[in-house]
Amino acid sequence: MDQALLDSIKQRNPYEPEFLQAVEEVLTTIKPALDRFPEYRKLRIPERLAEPERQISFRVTWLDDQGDVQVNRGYRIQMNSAIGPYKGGLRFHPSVNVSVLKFLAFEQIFKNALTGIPMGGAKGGSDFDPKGKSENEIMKFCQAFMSELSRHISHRLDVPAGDIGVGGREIGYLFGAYKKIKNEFTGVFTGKGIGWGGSLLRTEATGYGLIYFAENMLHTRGDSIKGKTCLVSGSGNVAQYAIEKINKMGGKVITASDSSGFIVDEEGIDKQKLEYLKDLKNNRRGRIQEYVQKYPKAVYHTSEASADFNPLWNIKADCAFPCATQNEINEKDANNLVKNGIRLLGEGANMPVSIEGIHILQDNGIMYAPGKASNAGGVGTSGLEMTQNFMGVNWSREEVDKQLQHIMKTIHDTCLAVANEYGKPGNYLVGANIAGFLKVANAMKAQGMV
Ligand code: NDP
Ligand code: 2IT
Repeated sequence: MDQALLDSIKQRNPYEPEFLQAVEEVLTTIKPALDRFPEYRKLRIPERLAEPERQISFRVTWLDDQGDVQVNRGYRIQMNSAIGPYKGGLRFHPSVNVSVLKFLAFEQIFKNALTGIPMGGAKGGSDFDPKGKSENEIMKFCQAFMSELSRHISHRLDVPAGDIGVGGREIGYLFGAYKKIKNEFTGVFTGKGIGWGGSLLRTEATGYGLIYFAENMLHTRGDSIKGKTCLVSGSGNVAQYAIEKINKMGGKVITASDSSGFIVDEEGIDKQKLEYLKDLKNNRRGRIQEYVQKYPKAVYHTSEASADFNPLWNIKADCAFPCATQNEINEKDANNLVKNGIRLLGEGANMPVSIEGIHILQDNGIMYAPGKASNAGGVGTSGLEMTQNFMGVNWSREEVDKQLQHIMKTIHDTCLAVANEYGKPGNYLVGANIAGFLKVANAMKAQGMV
């Protein structure tokens, strides 16, 4: 790795651990590409990739149901626009800060490049906590947030979407506010409702794409998801549709979680139980703990903040799909997965495994898919939504699904081919990082020092 390069980026961004983790993970893998194409070092492409093209931070003031004034912080990190308009989700969660959003925007550059659709990298959001807020408060916050964000985005400049805490409901309020302020109806957002510009299958796309990717990985070993017992974390958008696709492909999911704890259902979260889970999380906005009241054979475990490992990852299974948040699998968790004979880990979340954890998985021969490849189906389908909006058409579910499967297979095959070419056969992380990097670096070189 280029230690001096990493040190200089560390020096420029001293209090941003998540961002530095994402940068380090990329820098440790792209060295062979930098050695093969020395001009990229000379042009300082890595340093330029690690510096947002534009970073916007703004105050969001809104009135809660008690009539009290609330103040939050909003952000948009426009990281890189070399290959297309800025593109990436919005996250509403109390843990949101510049470091978290810069790591997500940085990852998004490479992920979007891998999809094959022309999209640059961005991310945004707020430290606003949607939990426990009324419908009215959610709408008020979204309108206040958009009163500033609307100045910085457009369907040709920067197209946000959902992420943690931003789903269909929030996208509706955000899009409505943008349309009112700008007096125009455009595809400025993806993840819109079906019937007002949204694409069929965008809701399902990240979870479905993750499992399509895993199926491609297993095929390389003559294997498949069918009959596999799987661990899934999270119970939001990505987790729900990962579970749904695993079920459809004949696998069995025995866990789900939220930030308070996790459930283990040895009999599997089948179709009917998944419908209950979706209603619980999406409509009633309840807690995963309630699952065991409905299905008493399942067991609930409370998360212990002080614990140095997560017992969810210490359950015997064949495949693991972290779909909650960053750094949910540390060194100990990775060792537990290895000990229990896990065969494959596919990241649904962004950066759910620590750098040490990744090394443990890879050193022990576990098939490991980095999120920027395996969760790219979400933004890939966002790209398909943008295309439909520009064309003024609506594609069928079958058409979008066909394209999603094609995108995931192409990313999978690209990762393997590039890893092979650079002497790291089977290393999906190396393949994803180098393939994404080369595409963007090439565009930056062509466009000069801007
Ligand atoms: P949701 O808000 O729908 O769900 C998030 C889930 O993760 C919830 O179950 C939530 O629990 C749990 N969670 C959130 N924060 C924490 C935390 N700090 N500790 C433990 N659990 C937590 O978000 P998504 O499903 O959309 O996103 C999940 C992950 O997937 C994120 O990393 C996101 O960046 C990534 N991703 C999302 C894409 C998308 O299209 N939506 C695309 C690609 C990646 P609780 O209910 O308690 O908050
Ligand atoms: O992390 C991600 O890729 C997303 N949250 C989806 C981004 C998008 O623009 O669809």
